[in-house]
Amino acid sequence: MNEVKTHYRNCNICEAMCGLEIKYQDKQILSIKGDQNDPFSKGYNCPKATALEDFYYDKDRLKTPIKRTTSGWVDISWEEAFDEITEKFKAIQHKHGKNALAGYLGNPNAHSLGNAMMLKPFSKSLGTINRFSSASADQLPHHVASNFMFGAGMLIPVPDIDRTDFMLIIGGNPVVSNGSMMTAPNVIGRMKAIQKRGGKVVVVDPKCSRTAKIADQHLFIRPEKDALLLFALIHCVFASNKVNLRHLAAMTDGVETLESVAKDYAPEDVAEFVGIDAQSIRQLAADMTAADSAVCYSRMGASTQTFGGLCQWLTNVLNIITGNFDRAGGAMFPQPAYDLLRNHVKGHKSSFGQYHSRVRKLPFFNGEFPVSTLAEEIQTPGEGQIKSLITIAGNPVLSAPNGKQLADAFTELDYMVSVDIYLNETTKYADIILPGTTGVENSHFDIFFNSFSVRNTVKYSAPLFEKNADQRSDWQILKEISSRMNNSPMDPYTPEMILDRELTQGPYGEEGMSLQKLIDNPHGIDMGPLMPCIEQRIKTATGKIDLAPRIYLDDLSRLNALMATAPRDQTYPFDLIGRRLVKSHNTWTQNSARLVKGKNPCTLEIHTQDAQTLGIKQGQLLKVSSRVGEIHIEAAITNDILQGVVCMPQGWGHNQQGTRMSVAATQAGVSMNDLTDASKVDTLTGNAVLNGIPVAIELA
Ligand SMILES: Nc1nc2c(c(=O)[nH]1)N[C@H]1C(S)=C(S)[C@@H](COP(=O)(O)OP(=O)(O)OC[C@H]3O[C@@H](n4cnc5c(=O)[nH]c(N)nc54)[C@H](O)[C@@H]3O)O[C@H]1N2
Ligand SMILES: Nc1nc2c(c(=O)[nH]1)N[C@H]1C(S)=C(S)[C@@H](COP(=O)(O)OP(=O)(O)OC[C@H]3O[C@@H](n4cnc5c(=O)[nH]c(N)nc54)[C@H](O)[C@@H]3O)O[C@H]1N2
Ligand code: SF4
Ligand SMILES: [Mo]
Repeated sequence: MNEVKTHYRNCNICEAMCGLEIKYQDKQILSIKGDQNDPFSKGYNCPKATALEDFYYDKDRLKTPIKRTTSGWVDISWEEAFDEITEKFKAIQHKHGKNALAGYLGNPNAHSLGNAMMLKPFSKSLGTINRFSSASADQLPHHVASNFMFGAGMLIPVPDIDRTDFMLIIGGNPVVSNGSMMTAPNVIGRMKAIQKRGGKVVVVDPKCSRTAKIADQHLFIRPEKDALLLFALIHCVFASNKVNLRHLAAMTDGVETLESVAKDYAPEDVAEFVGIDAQSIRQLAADMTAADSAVCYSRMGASTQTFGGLCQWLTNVLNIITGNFDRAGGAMFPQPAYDLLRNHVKGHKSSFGQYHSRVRKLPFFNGEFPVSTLAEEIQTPGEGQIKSLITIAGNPVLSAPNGKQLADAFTELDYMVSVDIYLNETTKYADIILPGTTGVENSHFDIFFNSFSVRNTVKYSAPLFEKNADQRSDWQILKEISSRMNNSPMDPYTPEMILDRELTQGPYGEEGMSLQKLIDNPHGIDMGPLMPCIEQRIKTATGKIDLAPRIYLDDLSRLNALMATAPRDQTYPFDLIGRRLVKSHNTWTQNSARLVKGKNPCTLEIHTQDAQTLGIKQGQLLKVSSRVGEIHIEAAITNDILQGVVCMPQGWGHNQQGTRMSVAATQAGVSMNDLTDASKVDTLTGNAVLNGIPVAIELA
């Protein structure tokens, strides 16, 4: 036995980038704790970090390629796998056209240095426009808003949580999720610090979430009515003459247009629909404008809904007109050391709407189509039909709306490949699964989350353990397929080479930023709080912020129709919303015994009054049905949810035949996406609607 050693790295599971201290001896991990010397996370970590160990040792995890045969899955060599895959892909494209091949990218790609670096050339090598990802079941409305208002989809304003005096959180539960499009390890500590310095946190949510519980104020809102609330707040800011653009006055277009549009949304006009009385809305606007600094942060609940596009636009508008933009304590742009916008030219024409999807005409953006249209693109015959698919680190059967339909669609494909570490609900449909290395076997650098971070910091983590000789990294898999699809020799670039180039040529390059510098500073480097930088960072052709882009104004008729609709269809009288759990991450961490032990977390929360009306008792099995499907789930009666709304976890349903996730199967739960409806999208952005799903409930 060698001596006990210490390794420092960032956790790659969620967006918070917590620094970890791992003690190990030879190939045995002894402990995983928060790294006290990480300048950003300062020792914080959540219970999921310790599960990195479980994923590393997991006996179910795939290490070599496997191929589906009539007599079951068999191990094959990498060479055989690459030969077959590229031969099949090429043959299918030759016969049906380039776009007959599609790709789906899941969430862990964003948490992997190698994947983030190699996916662009990889996607190009496939030569198809049929690309999809989990982004369109998530944060697409944020990117669309940034694209139209600031000229670049990746220029995301983040709440300056560490300096704000007033934080309005709409549709986010960062105490559980640890933040999203807001990289902020220890959100709970940062929220409490707002309160400690005399500030206030307000949460708007149909559920009294854990974040709402520690906030100073919680307002219950009816699902999907956030755009109306945001408009009413904007209305109040104009009506009370509190518009204050500060240093952005000369660089903001569209204020008058916005003022005239907002006139139609007085608190009294929207209160009934939103479920918040007019006086409370006025008070909220007054509190926000009275604060020395304030920020509105809206996330999942306000993104993955019918008006996600409008919500993210209006959130930016509210921050801008209250003088809380590009200013300490408001919404600010990070300046990451690896700057994704380094080569982004001002006025660069975006790809929004460059194409429209074949079947439903949803807009293409940022190199992809919305995932809600994937199943119908596979199942609808005709020119351009998808015949073959590669999924990379994604589990859309559980994560995309109407996952069952997608599973059916996968059975109709001529050929499917998955790059994944598990044989799961999605990959079981593949002909070949290619397993990459994961977690502690990989080097790590957060190229995306540094761009959404509440503080400018930078860190590189080397692999903890070398991979086995017969293992490949995801990025090596991607490169091998690319080079074969391109019929060209592999270029020599590694993720580390590209990273070093971007760091040295990036915004801190003159200060000697480089990969070597990061290797020499294993706890990470702090570059300080966010700084006003919009003048340097903005990418619109005019150099101005557009407060009232045409596409949003054109979408208002849809919002207005909401206020004019007839009484709701009583076939599905409840609105289903989702929740995240502290001990699971989307669909893939449930094979860790320590994360799933204990009582069944996959329950349907329902209000006491609703339960009484329906004669439902605690723990009883319920049948929940929607337009597309039904599930059976236990009742959890609570007063923490709005009447008429029910809530269940997302990311569960690991009980399917033909998968190989033995731990997950013991605490399987059911899939929320057997109820969500792929035909329902935010038509403006194409984002999936995963909240506010009309459902019926009865005893099973
Ligand atoms: N109803 C509902 N649906 C939702 C949501 C919701 O709130 N409600 N949330 C949405 C959101 S925000 C997201 S981001 C998506 C996520 O959607 P997906 O990305 O499709 O789902 P994940 O669970 O992240 O799937 C991760 C997959 O990657 C594999 N994997 C894990 N690590 C690695 C690795 O290192 N390499 C490789 N190659 N594979 C790996 C896992 O085995 C798994 O198959 O789900 C969305 N779906
Ligand atoms: N522990 C854990 N952490 C995670 C994840 C995980 O699975 N587990 N997933 C990660 C990922 S991929 C993401 S994208 C982030 C997401 O992080 P968050 O954006 O914080 O998402 P959620 O935790 O789903 O919280 C969404 C909130 O919106 C509320 N809501 C639902 N519908 C509406 C609505 O119509 N209006 C309003 N105002 N609120 C609504 C819900 O009640 C819920 O409290 O979390 C990340 N972090
Ligand atoms: S909060 Fe996220 S990054 Fe931090 S330890 Fe937990 S899973 Fe990892
Ligand atoms: Mo996500």
